[in-house]
Amino acid sequence: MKILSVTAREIYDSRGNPTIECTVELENGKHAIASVPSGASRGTHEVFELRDGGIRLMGQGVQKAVQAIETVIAPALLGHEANFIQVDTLLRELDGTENKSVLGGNTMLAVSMAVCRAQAIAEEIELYELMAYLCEFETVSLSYPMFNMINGGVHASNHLQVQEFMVIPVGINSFHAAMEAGSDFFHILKKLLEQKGYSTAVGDEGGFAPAFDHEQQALDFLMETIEYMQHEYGISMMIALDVAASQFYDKKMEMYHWQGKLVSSDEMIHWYKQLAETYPLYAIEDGLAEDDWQGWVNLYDALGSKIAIIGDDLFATNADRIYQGIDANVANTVIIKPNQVGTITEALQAIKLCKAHGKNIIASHRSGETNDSFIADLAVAASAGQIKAGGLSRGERLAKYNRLLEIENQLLNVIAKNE
Ligand code: 2PG
Ligand code: MG
Repeated sequence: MKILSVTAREIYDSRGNPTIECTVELENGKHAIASVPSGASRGTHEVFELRDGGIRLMGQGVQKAVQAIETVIAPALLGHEANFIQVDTLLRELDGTENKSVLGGNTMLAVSMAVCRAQAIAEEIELYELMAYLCEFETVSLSYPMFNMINGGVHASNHLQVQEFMVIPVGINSFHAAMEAGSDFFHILKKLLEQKGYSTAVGDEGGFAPAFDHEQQALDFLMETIEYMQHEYGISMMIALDVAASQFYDKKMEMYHWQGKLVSSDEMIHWYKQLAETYPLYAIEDGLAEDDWQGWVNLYDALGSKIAIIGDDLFATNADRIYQGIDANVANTVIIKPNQVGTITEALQAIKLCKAHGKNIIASHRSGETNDSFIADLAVAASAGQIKAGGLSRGERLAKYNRLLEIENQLLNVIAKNE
């Protein structure tokens, strides 16, 4: 099926910042729409994000990106097959740089996602089916949600340095049950916060953002809720932290600005070890900075056999960096965010690389999101162990979870039919 037109618009994301929405129309009259997210704690190894600069929209406008789609990319795609792998190759040729600094990774990803979705529409299959099929994955499965219950770091205006305090239901056997556990947890935590006089306003990713000064307060509230859930509902939950440590790393000093002190990576690791001994800790994401490779080696040595050590800024969905990580043995889990790398093909290549080397995958949203639920399909296609899509509030977060509920129903229907 051929592409009839490619258009784009400037829309607004969940933080009120501009972002790109792209529409790909097919010759049969059907069309696909996609929009791209944007991170606040962006790693320096992510591809370039094209913004207008100047004073309009605080420099964040994406009119240049929209123009690039309509005047550079669209003419090259008209009449072309709606085949996202071919289109992604073409986009990379048009850009011609390693870090997408000409067209911008955001510009390219908007087109890549829209073409991918258009291809699924043309082939009359689900988006996750298309991606799984092209990756030659024989099965698909639902991921465990990592619910972000307390927001800190650059996602909230409190004094928490850890960016995300997440919980994962364990021992449940369906995504629907995981959502029920997440929803119960969210509402119980809300009551506990209210009772103790804390604000229940939410942060960028739909978890609460109370005016906490210290990580211990967040951990105490999580534990109180976990114990309540266990006692009242018999449901076990584990804790995962996205420390996003690149945000407070001092490159010159090679030290971390942590809780009012300047500390070494060994001191950070010491804290993580204590956490793993004290709490039902499932994972630590970006416990150290993106280029502190020796620190990561030590972190993995200390905790890699006990918990998930997750690299996000460290890998930036970049195959070369993932290779480097495999070589150095620094993590057992890799975050996949399509907008870190700029095309769906490259995100899928990163996933294949991780799988070939036995690394677990987590599909992830960004802190600035739209209602596009693409990453839900990506998580299922890749049978990602987990998905990070935020807390149990904010429509752009629930869009991903609700799509996963829909997919679970579809898969259950397939199973029922085959029985
Ligand atoms: C992260 C992400 C998403 P941001 O660090 O994992 O949770 O945050 O999109 O701000 O980089
Ligand atoms: Mg992260």
